[in-house]
Amino acid sequence: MALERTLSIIKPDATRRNLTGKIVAKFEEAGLRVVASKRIHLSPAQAGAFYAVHKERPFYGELVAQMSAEPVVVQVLEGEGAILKNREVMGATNPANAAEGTIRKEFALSIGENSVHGSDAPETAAQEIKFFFSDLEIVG
Ligand code: DAT
Ligand code: MG
Repeated sequence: MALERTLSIIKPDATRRNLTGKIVAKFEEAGLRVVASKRIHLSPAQAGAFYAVHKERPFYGELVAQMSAEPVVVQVLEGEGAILKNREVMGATNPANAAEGTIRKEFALSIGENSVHGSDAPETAAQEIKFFFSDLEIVG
């Protein structure tokens, strides 16, 4: 397996409930290393651009509103097979389907307010990391 980097977002529903540390601990316990991290407040335009792939979906407006409502913590996670590993630690999109021990099983409020975002493939990971971070901000 290759050393990979993936983009993670701790969403507003989780930052609001002071869950940032508990969520980062889940990444670290799984062997993922935080190589970049910042807390930001996305504008609706920025959240909309980040989730542009979903713009035709019925939940797009709600998603953009939730993602821009309060601060998020964006991070680059690094590790062997980091993209898939992060998706495993996150759990299924709908917390009702998420496995025991996953972030979404433990913390998500609903399918929309599901506490974390994670890139789903090497191409999207590269794009999403570039969306938030310059090379200088990533320290492996
Ligand atoms: P994931 O975040 O697991 O990659 P996704 O890319 O399919 O899931 O969707 C992006 C986000 O959009 C998801 O985390 C929450 C929201 N979302 C997806 N499906 C939804 C639905 N049926 N109702 C409300 N929000 C939804
Ligand atoms: Mg997705």
